[in-house]
Amino acid sequence: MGKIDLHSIAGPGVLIAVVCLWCYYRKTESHRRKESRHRITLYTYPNYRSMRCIWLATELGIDNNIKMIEMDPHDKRKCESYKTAVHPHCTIPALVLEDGNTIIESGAICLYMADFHKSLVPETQWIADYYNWIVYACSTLDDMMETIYLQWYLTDSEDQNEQLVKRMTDKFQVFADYFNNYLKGKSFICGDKFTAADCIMGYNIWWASGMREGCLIDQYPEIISYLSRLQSRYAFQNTFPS
Ligand SMILES: N[C@@H](CCC(=O)N[C@@H](CS)C(=O)NCC(=O)O)C(=O)O
Repeated sequence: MGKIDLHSIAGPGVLIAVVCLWCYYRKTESHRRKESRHRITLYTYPNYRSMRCIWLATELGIDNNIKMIEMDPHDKRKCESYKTAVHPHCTIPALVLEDGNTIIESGAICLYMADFHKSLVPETQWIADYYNWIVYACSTLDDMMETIYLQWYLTDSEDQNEQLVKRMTDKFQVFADYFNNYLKGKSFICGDKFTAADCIMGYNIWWASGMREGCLIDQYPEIISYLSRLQSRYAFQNTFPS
């Protein structure tokens, strides 16, 4: 048997070691980068109010920096740990920040993201309308729409409360009339500028358009054209199923 020529194997050996080190470095570096990109976590569920937040994050161009976790609030087992760690009511959405602070209201998440990024916020003269419509959508409007939705879609027809449905649909018509008038001469809630308020209220309008063939809003031309302006946006199309 001849002698092993160390010189002849040293070359390829060093080369292999360098390649291995390089691969290891690339792997850990890309993991580190991914982790640092995903410092905040948004809990989502398809068609739920988390759509407001995903849409706004996409408009802001920060959707890739957020770790999105789909969380089914009807899964009892998952709900137990989610309730303890994230959202006491086990509802969607919730945003967990880098420092562990948690925001558990869709409207507050949207306000936080827009303020933090200083983008899609209103000009001074529109601040009153901005807050007015955001808070109205997340409280009064969400409340009446949820009642209508639960009655129409999640209650057996023989158990439906007709009086309640009538009261809520009448109230919705008062809103639709008022909002339709408000929109006259405006492209968005804050005039010509698209803001976070449009992601919040726009979600309700999209939601209404999907209930019983859009009968709640189909007589309101300003609302219909507002919805089509929203639907023409890339971030909307990327967020909502067509
Ligand atoms: N006011 C809350 C409402 C959250 C909420 O009720 N989310 C619904 C879906 S849109 C949910 O998670 N429901 C599941 C359940 O109640 O079990 C917000 O706007 O974030």
